[in-house]
Amino acid sequence: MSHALLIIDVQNDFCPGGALAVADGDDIVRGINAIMPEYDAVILTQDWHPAGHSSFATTHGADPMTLTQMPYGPQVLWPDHCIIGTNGAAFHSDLNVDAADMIIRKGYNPAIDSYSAFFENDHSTPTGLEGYLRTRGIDTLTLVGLATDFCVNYSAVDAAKLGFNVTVRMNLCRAIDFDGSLDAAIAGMTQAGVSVEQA
Ligand code: VGL
Ligand code: ZN
Repeated sequence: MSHALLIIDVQNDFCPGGALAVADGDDIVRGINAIMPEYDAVILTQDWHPAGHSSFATTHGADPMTLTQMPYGPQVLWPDHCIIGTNGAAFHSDLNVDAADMIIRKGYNPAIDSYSAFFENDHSTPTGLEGYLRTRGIDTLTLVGLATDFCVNYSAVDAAKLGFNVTVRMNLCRAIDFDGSLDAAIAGMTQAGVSVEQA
């Protein structure tokens, strides 16, 4: 059994002061650094959008945090965030990025958002992470990071569906909690067989 720590989107735009700030998003950074040595592999994800991305409200002349219909289903429209090469897209400066074996970027396709580290929001276009994990013999994943109810949730559910043993450590995640999204995420992850640990 080989066990990876999958650290989701600990980036400036999801921390206080950022474009899509998650309350206390920066509180988890020290705790994440502290557990990195416990794992066989450390993998970071990085939300990585081109300017004018289809998940941005400005692209549609709409208000942020409203819903639109995409060919692949409903999509929340976000404030512009994590634009390729900007400081907002950079990892939090205290995150121990040097400890990572792998950094996987997602959301670079202008027409499709990608919450999950495994598949774009069409639920079919792979990011390549599954192949990376399988070829390294990794069968067990612990997820932490931002945001609990979006990218952590989607990544955890996809990982469980793919057959990995998945735990989410909630004390090292922070949520957007928009319109009941946190409760729905906890229910969805539990339903998918993810072990949702409070500590
Ligand atoms: C995320 C919304 C948009 C996340 C990324 O990392 O949870 N949420 N892009
Ligand atoms: Zn995004």
